[in-house]
Amino acid sequence: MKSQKRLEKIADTVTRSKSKHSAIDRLNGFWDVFDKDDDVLVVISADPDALAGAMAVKKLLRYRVKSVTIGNPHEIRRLNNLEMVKRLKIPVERLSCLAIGDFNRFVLLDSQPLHHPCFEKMEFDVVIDHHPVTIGWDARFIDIRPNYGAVSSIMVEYIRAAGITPSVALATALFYGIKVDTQNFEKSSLLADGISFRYLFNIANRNLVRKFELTDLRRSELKYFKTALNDLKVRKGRAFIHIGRVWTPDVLVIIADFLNHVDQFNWVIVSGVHGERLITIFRCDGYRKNAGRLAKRMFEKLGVAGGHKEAARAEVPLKNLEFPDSHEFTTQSLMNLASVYE
Ligand SMILES: [Mn+2]
Repeated sequence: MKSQKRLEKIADTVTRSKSKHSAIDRLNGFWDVFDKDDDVLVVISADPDALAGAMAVKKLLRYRVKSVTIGNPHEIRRLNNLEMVKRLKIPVERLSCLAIGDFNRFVLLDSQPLHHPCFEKMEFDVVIDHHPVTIGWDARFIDIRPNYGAVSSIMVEYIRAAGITPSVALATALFYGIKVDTQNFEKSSLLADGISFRYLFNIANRNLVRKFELTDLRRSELKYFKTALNDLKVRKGRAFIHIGRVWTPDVLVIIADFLNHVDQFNWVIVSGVHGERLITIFRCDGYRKNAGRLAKRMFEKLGVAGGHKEAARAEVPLKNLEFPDSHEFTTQSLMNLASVYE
């Protein structure tokens, strides 16, 4: 019964903030939550959109509260995101290193209280998000716009309503946030996202954005490329390589995408061992070929497999393979598994 009541309240807030409230009303509603003595904790699950949104909140609350701290529950591991944090000097801290008692106002951005177990323990004063509305929680100020492509687009509207011209760093962050969350506008988004994006276009440093996008490889991971180039096997337009043990499966994706640049390869199939699992990445042009189907045929019985026509992935516990020792799995083993489905 209680959650039903909250649903109505949230639904009401969402509707009100969507249709009847102007950007300035929303901004004032947001500002009303805070006082000069407040120590504010902005909680995010740090991806580019959330990081940019947190920077915007920090800017909006400058001179209006005592302090603003950005807290993130996980260690940031994705290199693109680390690069963004490093180059824009975003002061993001691990939640586990912060004393919750040091703060009296809590803002949740690009997420909702039930999305993460550690968010559930906190009482949020402000929630601003663009994911589908969830129920069973409440906050003093809620602005959820599920059809927006990015929370950064929403924050641009707050920044503009406040009459603030964003710094290059803030504009670059928001620009990148929108770019990532809308997948360069290939995912569903609104005209509003386009307007925010266009606004940022002249202020953001797009070379820096390009650097964030490009940075996905550790120097120590170049050795996997050496393995890939040395040991690559090609049969009937299919390129195969088993990389061996890798520190992160992401590098297998990077190598597969790299080999997919080669003109003679109709298929690229790259595998590696991470933890106790064999991970295989499939790439093809997706035209009269189906990577998802091949991944399923090869690995569905052994583990999890699936994907799209042009890109797929399989993850199989090593113990389900005939190779109890991961060293026994080779590029040839990968080719044998695929050969049945030529
Ligand atoms: Mn987002």
